[in-house]
Amino acid sequence: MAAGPPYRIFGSELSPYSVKVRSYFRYKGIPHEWLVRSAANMEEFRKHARLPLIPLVIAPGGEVLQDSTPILEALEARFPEPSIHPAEPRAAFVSALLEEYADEWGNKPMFHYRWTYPADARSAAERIARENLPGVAEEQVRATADAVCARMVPRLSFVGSSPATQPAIEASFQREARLLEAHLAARPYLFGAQPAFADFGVFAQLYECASDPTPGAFLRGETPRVAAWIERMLAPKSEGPFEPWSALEPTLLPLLRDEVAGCFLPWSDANARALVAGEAELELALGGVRFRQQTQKYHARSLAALRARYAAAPDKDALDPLLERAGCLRWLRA
Ligand SMILES: N[C@@H](CCC(=O)N[C@@H](CS)C(=O)NCC(=O)O)C(=O)O
Repeated sequence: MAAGPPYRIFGSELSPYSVKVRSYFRYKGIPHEWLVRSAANMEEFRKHARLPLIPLVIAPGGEVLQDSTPILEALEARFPEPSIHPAEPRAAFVSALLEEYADEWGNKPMFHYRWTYPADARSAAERIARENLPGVAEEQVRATADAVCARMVPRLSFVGSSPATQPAIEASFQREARLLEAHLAARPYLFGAQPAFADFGVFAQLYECASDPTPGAFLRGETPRVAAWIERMLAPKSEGPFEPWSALEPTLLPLLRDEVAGCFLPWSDANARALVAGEAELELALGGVRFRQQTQKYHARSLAALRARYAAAPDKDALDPLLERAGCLRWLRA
């Protein structure tokens, strides 16, 4: 790809959505500048940010992009090759479904492990402090890390993490990693020999887990192929074509069944229903516990977008049977 004026990405090594977008830029070979958001560039960040969230991308013409899924979609229209969407429609839809699963549900274990366990919280808070104030004395790093912990630990409730939901969230993480371990035994990326939309979303949450002591030890000890794929996804390269769905299904359908239909979709549906009913909290039975969480409008909008994607998906004759086998169909048609 010819060099041009670079895109600028405000992000953080500790932000899964930022790392997801950065990997995409690297894969596509799109000239870009990675700017770690810090005290030094906060004013510039605030000038551009519609929402106080990273990643924030500034296009060469000055257009500002936020929210990682629409960012990838906007860039894919501008940089279509190599496509991150398998040509086979049912594989392409499953890839988009897994991308959404990771952003919406896969973020729970990531956030839960990071801010529940003291060693993980300390590790993350110190890295955030060092990013924000590079080069300051250790004493100031420690004081800033204390402040980061004080801000982040109470936010566990926003993702529904509590002593009551801990078993369900941790079981989901371990199941996800083990199912991916089996799937990655036969291929370098989730849909074959090149990365798909799903790889960027799923890897990014797990990359953050890998960097934290507790889930990182699990990934390295129990699921080494997943750990290697996470490393690969930091600078992914095409090694060949996507595989047909028939080759992927034996080890990918269990992930759809146990995680997407088993956790993500019923939870997201419960959130959307609670919002419509004007309730402040959602509650559902999940993984043997009563899963309670305050409702979130953002997740309801994401679910509506996913259902619209399903409604617009071509070749339903091929797609619907696999979604039915996975237990996903009824949640997507709702
Ligand atoms: N849906 C958004 C989520 C972005 C997001 O939640 N970003 C977090 C970091 S991972 C954030 O900026 N939090 C506030 C902060 O760090 O100041 C996306 O996909 O980009």
